[in-house]
Amino acid sequence: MISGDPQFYVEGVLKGDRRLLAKTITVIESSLPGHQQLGRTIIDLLLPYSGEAMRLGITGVPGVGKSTFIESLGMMLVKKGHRVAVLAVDPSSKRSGGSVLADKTRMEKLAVEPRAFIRPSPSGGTLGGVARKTRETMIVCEAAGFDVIIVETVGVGQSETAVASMVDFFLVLMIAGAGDELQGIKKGILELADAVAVNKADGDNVDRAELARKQYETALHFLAPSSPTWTPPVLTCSALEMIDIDVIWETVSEHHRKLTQTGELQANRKKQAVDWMWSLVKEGLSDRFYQHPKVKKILPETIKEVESGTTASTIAANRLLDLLDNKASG
Ligand SMILES: Nc1nc2c(ncn2[C@@H]2O[C@H](COP(=O)(O)OP(=O)(O)OP(=O)(O)O)[C@@H](O)[C@H]2O)c(=O)[nH]1
Ligand SMILES: [Mg+2]
Repeated sequence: MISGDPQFYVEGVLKGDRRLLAKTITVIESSLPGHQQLGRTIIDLLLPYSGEAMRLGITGVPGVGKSTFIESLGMMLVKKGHRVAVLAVDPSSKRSGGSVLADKTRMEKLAVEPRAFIRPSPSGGTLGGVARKTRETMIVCEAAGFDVIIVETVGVGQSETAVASMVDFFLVLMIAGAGDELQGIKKGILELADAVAVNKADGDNVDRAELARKQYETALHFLAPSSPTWTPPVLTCSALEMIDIDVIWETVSEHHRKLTQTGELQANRKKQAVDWMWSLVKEGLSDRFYQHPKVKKILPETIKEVESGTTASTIAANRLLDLLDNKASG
């Protein structure tokens, strides 16, 4: 049973009550109109208590070792006294059922750790919708006292851009491939990276990983750094053997220190907040359009008219948009 009182959730979250934390996220992820209003009110009330955490995004192709890496990093951080929340953006609902199960088994230590909280990706909906829910969940987790937020996404679509726009540090995991080290990598992903880590640098794979590291370093050299203060390093690690996970965390911490000092971190967050507002405005406009009863009524007919050439696209677009202003009647 979902309570309708926002204060009920807010107090629970601020106390760090895990059951209410989970319930609050359920409200935020719900697509029922009543829950959406409640969710917005809760976020509004929790926002002042958020923002203190380090926000880390992680991407990489399937099988690169994201879940294993997060388990190792998460356990290390928990032992250092941090509280770690792991969230995900995975808009392909087909896949999420499987990956939830995979993640539960691959993060088996972190999953039972009281100082950690793992929440799989909200399922279904557009990338924009899934990203929005994850972003709001991040705020709820911060208000609940988690000081490191890790957001995972599979690096195969546009989701990495969405995740990069909600975190302070974006880590791209790679593996040494056979021959072509740049396989499957779009230049776009490397441009988002604050660091690249070649994973699975263990056993007889160490030399190949080091070779790949050098090749990525060369590739990154040709990209203009996004910050005057920070040149993205290329590192190696083994998530499975827990080798150099501490080096990667030290890199994240150093980035945080440096960019806090220069004010870039705050500037970046302000920009992210404004970008977020715009994406909500766009999403809202589009929802309002498609849900408008008059639009629904005349849309199929209008499409047919445009297809057959009896109405010009320009006229049709204006007619549809005017319905939002209630200019047209009928
Ligand atoms: N040797 C070695 N194997 C690793 C390492 N990290 C992960 N693996 C293995 O690689 C496989 C995939 O690891 P996952 O952590 O599930 O990879 P993932 O990126 O989360 O994969 P998806 O969730 O499918 O996108 C598993 O069999 C892991 O045991 C590593 O550092 N060294
Ligand atoms: Mg995984």
